[in-house]
Amino acid sequence: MTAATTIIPPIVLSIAGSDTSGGAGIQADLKTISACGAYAMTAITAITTQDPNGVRNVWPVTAEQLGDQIEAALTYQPAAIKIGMLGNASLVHVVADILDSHPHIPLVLDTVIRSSSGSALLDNAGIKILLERLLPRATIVTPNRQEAREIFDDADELSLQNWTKKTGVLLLVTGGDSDLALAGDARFCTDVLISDNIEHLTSSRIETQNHHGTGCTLSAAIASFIAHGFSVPEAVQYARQFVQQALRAAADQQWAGYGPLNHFFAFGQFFNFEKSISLEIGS
Ligand code: PXL
Repeated sequence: MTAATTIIPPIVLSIAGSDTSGGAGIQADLKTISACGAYAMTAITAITTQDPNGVRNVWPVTAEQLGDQIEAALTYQPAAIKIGMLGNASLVHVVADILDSHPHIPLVLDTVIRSSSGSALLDNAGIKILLERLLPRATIVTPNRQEAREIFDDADELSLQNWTKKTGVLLLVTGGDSDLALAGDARFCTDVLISDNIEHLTSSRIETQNHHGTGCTLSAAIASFIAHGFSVPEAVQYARQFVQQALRAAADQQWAGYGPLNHFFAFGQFFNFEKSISLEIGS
């Protein structure tokens, strides 16, 4: 008997929407969780069809279909859960109902309200239920500044800290895509980690059009590092580094519209794609 056969990677369950273009949503989560050394399971909330101009259509699943997927995945005892796009209030309710029975699984909640191109990915009723039922259940919530303003009616750090003190839930307010007036110096990107302390996490801004799915990637990476056993602040630090490397690795690619990140930047160091393509063409 070999002990190694009994060991599996930690499982992360992603509850999120499918993005046909492969850059955001479930597809970003699968790539991120895999690249971060965890094992991804999925519960799909909606099919979104997307092309270089943005979201064409959103096709939500039913509450029954979503509930059944989550129940099935939970039988594998995921070490962490990440939630992204939820679509509407009935899907928020079913997720909250099920997670009420699993209070100990760490939950990273990305408050997806609309796509970067402006299409609604959660309706107004859903935003209200999200705040009432799911945010207080989370371990960490990752809004960008605009989402923080919409959900909490405020993006003031001290007001947000009052909420974290009341609920015990950490907040990571991301600044990568925010208006520069609030983010500060345009050369930098600052995320704010709010708990009992307020920590400004600053890195160089990576200038690129290829940032589709950055928020999905960050939250999925945090969930993966939590699943590996890191503390939440450590997971945030590692996840930010992962996102920066994935952004940098795709920064010069020429996609139509907003392109995706390169989640497999580390793999590229071992395998020279350009060389292999030219070898094939030449042979
Ligand atoms: O990045 C937010 C997001 C989440 N989920 C899906 C998306 C997007 C952005 O486009 O398409 C499915």
